[in-house]
This record gives sequence, C-alpha cells and structure tokens, in this order.
Amino acid sequence: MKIKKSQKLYKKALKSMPGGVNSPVRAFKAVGGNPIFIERAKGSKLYDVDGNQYIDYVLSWGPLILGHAYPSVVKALSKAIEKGTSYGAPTRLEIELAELVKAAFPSMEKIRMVNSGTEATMSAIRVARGFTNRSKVIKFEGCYHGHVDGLLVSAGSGGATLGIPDSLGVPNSYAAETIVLPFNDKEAFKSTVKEHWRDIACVIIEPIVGNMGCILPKEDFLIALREETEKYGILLIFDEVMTGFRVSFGGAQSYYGVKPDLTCLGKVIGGGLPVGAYGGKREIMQMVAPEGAVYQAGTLSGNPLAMTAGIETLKILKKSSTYKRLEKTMAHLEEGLREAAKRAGIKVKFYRAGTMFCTYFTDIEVIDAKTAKTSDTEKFKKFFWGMLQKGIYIAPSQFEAGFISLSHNIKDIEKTIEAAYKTFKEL
Ligand code: KE4
Repeated sequence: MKIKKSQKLYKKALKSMPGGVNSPVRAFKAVGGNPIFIERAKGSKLYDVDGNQYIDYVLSWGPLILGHAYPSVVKALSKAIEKGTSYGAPTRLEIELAELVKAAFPSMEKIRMVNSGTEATMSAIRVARGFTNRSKVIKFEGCYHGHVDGLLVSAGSGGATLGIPDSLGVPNSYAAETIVLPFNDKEAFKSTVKEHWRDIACVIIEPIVGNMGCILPKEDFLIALREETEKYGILLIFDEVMTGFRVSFGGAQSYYGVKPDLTCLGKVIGGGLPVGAYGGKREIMQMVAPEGAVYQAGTLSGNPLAMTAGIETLKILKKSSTYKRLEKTMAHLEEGLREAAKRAGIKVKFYRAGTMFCTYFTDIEVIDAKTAKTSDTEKFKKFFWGMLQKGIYIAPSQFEAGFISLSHNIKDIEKTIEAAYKTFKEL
C-alpha cells in the first residue's frame, strides 16, 4: 500500500498542529502507525493522497449518512454559497431545519442550533442547571459527550462519589460536580439518585453508547432513568449526537420509546457541515437567552451553508424508503461479518443499532465500559491494518462505532465481507 505522500504530509502537519491533527482520534494512536491523509471522497469511497481507494465505514464519525458529496446536497450547497456564507442574522433556513428536526423528535418542542455536539451538550447542561437551580450532573462511564470540562471526568473511587478529572486542565472543582456511574447499572443509578437528588440538575446519557464501540441499553435501563428522574425533578438529557437520525429517523428515543426532557443532536443534522443542536420542552427552553436568563450564543450558529446541508440530508432521510435501504445494507453486512468470523474461527461479539455497529474481539457480552475493555485490542489493531490494506477504512480504535451510508452498495458490502474473512484468518 503506497503511503509516501501521507507520510510526507504527516511530518509537515506535526510542525503546525498538535499530533498533526485537529482531533485526537484521527492520529491513529490506538492502532499505531501514521494517519493517512485524504484527498477527496465520493459516495461510500475515500481516496487518499497516494491514490488508494477505501470503502469508508467512519463517514466523518457519523454525519455522512447519505454518503460523501451526495449530489443533491452538493447542488443545494453550490446554490446557497452564491448567496453568501453567513450573515449573523436570522434566516428562513434555520426555521426549516428546526421544523424538520421537530417533526422527527417531537420531544424537542424548541431547539437552539449550535456548531458542534460539544456545544450542544455543554449548553443543555447549563440550561438544566438554570432550570433546576441544582449543580450536579450524572454521566455514565464510557459515554463521551464532547470535550466539555465538567464531562471529561471518570468515576471517583467508590462509584457514586465525586468525579475525578480525566484530562489535564479540568479543575477538581469542576469534576466534583459530576457523578460517574456504570452504564446499564439500574441499582447504582437508583441508589445514587435517592441519596443525592437534591443536588442533581440532570442526567446525561448516550442512550446507545457509540463511544465505547456500540453498547445497547438493557431492556428497562432507560425506563428506569426516566422514572427516577421524573420522581425527583431531575432533567433527563439524551445525547443523540451520534444516534440521532442514525439508529432511526427519530433516534434512540423513538427506537426505545423513552422521552427525555432535553436532546442533543449533531453530526447527521449538519450533513457534513458543522452543526449541533439542543432542545426540549418549551418550559425548559424558554430559559435560554434572549428569552430567558441562561446565556448561550454563537457567531456561526445556524449559518446558511450548514443549514442547507442539514435540510437536504433530512429531506432525503424523511423518505421511508431511505431507512429501508439502509437497513437492508446493514443487515447484509452484519450477517456477512458474523459468518466471516465464524468461518475463520475467530470469537467476536457484534452489536448494532440501526446503522451504527461494532465488532469486539471478545467472547464476553459487552454491556458497559468494563466488559467492552475485555476486547483484545492487539487483535483489533491487526484487524484494522489488515482491512486498511484491503481497501476498507474502519475506525482506528476498538472503542468507536462504525457506520454505513445510503451510498454503500452490494459490491462494497461483499468486498468488505471478503476482506474481513481474509483478515480474520490472518489474526
Ligand atoms: P463534536 O463536538 O465532536 O461535534 O461532538 C461531540 C460528541 C458528543 N456526543 C456524542 C455522543 C459524540 O459521539 C460526540 C463526538 N463523537 C466523536 C466520535 N467518537 C467525534 C470524533 C472526534 O472526536 O474527532
């Protein structure tokens, strides 16, 4: 596999950017070696600067659910750009995207557009604290909600005690406002809330965890969160930045029929341009400036290009045939990967929700961060490079989710299954 040009660019990038990248996971630290630099993308394919072609299962970490440079999105963007890129003033496009989102997420009675998932979760927590006049936040181990200071926290000793920072630069005082609990542990949640509810503003959760691979909630876990938070006046925030429009048109909340008080979105609703959003009950969202006293703002929030890409993407997702096609492709890939591992005699655990999925190299059921970590990351590393060399680009970390797009065709899936079988055999 030719990688000379990527290596040259990487050396140059290291001189100007920390780790040569603008987001850590892109640096391939979890799999070793150096990142490949992408030249362009089209449909299900990535093309790197050395001319290698890959079938892409990262899709910019979820947003490109239609595929890269999707014709109607490109066409709409090229028209929109003629009208300018950003005005810092309201436009009809923001209303259009907000209404499209509301139609899919009825729990989001009012929405605020921001520029990233991190901004969405950070703002939703601030609103929850403003609304409840309480300061503590519960999060779950292995869930990632963006690089919000107070959420870069891992479980303190003894579970429900105060969190400890898991990033330099996060003051202990910030971490102390966060309680970290194990995902899928209903009892730990109930007892913590029973004891601390007076101080707890909100619970934030990835309803399906996409940042430890792909971990599904146990049957009654989300219902327990909803019931207990309701009981104690704690706001339930679903971080659907990854699951929104990915696990179904209405996200995980419609997939499981559990209605949160606030929802955070990102990725897909920007169609590949920078967008995030948060929203929920009218009575909560009226706390947000300029209507209410919780301040939140953004120069490029709701800008016309990002809105245009999001609107075009959601218009296509709205067609029911879209999810039928995505489901068919995903089921074909799932069956093929399971079969390939079995034929090659490799023990894997495969999980998926809609079109986000993960293959763990373990034979233990993965239900939380602890069990996810039983996966053999050395085996994953070999699998990653073996697949890359066969033209299949999967996430460069065992603890990330994979995605497919509307542009992935039968040929792509068959090639992927074949490559997986050969690579499983090589392990
Ligand atoms: P951004 O700020 O990166 O747009 O969104 C943060 C975020 C919030 N919530 C969830 C559930 C997320 O998955 C993310 C971002 N996901 C990672 C992938 N694991 C983005 C990739 C990256 O960090 O470069």
